[in-house]
Amino acid sequence: MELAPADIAAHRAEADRPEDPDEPDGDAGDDDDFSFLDTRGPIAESPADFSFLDERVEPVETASREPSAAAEAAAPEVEPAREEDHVGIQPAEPGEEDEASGGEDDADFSWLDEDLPPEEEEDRRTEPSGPAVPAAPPRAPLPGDSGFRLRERAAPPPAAAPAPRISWAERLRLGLSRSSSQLTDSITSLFTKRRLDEDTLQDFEDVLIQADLGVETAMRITDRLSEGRFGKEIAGAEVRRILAEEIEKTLVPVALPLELDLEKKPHVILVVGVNGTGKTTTIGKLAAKLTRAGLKVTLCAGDTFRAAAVEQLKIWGERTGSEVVAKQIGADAAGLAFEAYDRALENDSDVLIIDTAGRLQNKAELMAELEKINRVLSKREPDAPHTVLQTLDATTGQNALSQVEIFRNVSGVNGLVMTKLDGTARGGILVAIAAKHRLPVYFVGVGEGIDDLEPFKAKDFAGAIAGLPVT
Ligand SMILES: Nc1nc2c(ncn2[C@@H]2O[C@H](COP(=O)(O)OP(=O)(O)OP(=O)(O)O)[C@@H](O)[C@H]2O)c(=O)[nH]1
Ligand SMILES: [Mg+2]
Repeated sequence: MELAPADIAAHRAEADRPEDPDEPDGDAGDDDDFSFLDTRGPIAESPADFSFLDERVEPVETASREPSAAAEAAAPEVEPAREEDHVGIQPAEPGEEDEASGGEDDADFSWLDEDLPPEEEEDRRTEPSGPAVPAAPPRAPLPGDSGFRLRERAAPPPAAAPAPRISWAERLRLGLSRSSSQLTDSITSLFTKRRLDEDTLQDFEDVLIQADLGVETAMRITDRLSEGRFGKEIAGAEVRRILAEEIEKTLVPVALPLELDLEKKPHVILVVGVNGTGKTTTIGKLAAKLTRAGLKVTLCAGDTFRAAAVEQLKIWGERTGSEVVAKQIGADAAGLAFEAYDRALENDSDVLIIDTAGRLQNKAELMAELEKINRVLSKREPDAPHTVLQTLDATTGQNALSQVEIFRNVSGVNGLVMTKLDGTARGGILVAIAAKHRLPVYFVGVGEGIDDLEPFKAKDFAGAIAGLPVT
């Protein structure tokens, strides 16, 4: 026998009334008025609770609405099916299920359960505190032509363990492993079971020069090795330690933070370098660092050669919440830089970063264009650009030295960023550049992501080249 809606309403009203003092009086006496059901708004919003209602349409459940004698007879069959349905819901909405055990939900649907045996209610109350995915008993098969089916819910996939993010020092070591393994292999073959003599020192100096460390640093290292050790055996670990110490000595003076003088807002950073060395990516990462620190940044799409370059910078602008000043392709880069300066003044930016088109250092005409950007900016503000940052690709070897040489002369480079130290880097050249140019190295790029720009640390870098373990 089915219960008529009016019977259900009356039943609900009776069951709910003592627990729901806010319910308007007029609703209780009106058999045809179901509006009081609307007071269960919070439950209606819960998908878990609707699913719970689904289980009521099982034939065995329908039986439980029959007069109580029949319900009691049906109860043993009902129990496994109910248990399983509930388990099926729980993993999908664990938080809501917990809430459902809390009060309002229990009270609202208690009328549905009142004709079930007491153990059943006990089970339902304690279920949320049980294991997240208890083993479910097999569901009793439904009659073949019942005209309905229960929605199957797939168990949620196990939460994927977050990928461990390796530290930047480890990435640096991996990136420099090509340089460092060549050096350590040479150290092993040169120094194992051999007394230190002139030939060994000469061979080692050659190895250091081949690793791009530069003649000056290579000689300092071999001089240091020979001190008090001539004619004696020296362990490979000792050679590596001395190597790291000497490289660090060269790098410490250039490992400086980028200083921004906001007395002269906006601080203008012009970013220059050979094609593909990571200018635009570094600008994006730097803008992220600065904006996170609360500084306002404007970006200037000074690479007016390629539409893709402008788009690339705009994406970084969006990611970092920085305004991007751009013009049509082919526009004069110096003119654009000039306008961007005014815009940055207008919007009260702390920092203006100007991207430029990559160019080979031996293309005089393009290099002259860089000079023009400097000239035009300095008309607007004598000290601008305050920082001229050159990006160097760490996978380039010796050529980086001449890149710095020429860009420094043409556009007054006064700071460096070495990018791609996460790849198959040949970082030794940075030591030679530091020894020769003594330009500050502000950051190193250790990946393509927004957070993959790290302050340059002399000790870590030296240790990575010498193949020392990360400390
Ligand atoms: N692995 C790695 N890739 C980098 C790093 N920095 C930049 N790149 C990648 O190097 C490629 C070139 O980077 P860009 O920033 O476009 O270089 P660019 O100097 O602006 O290039 P042009 O505008 O063509 O001169 C891109 O694929 C970057 O994702 C880094 O630190 N590590
Ligand atoms: Mg670019």
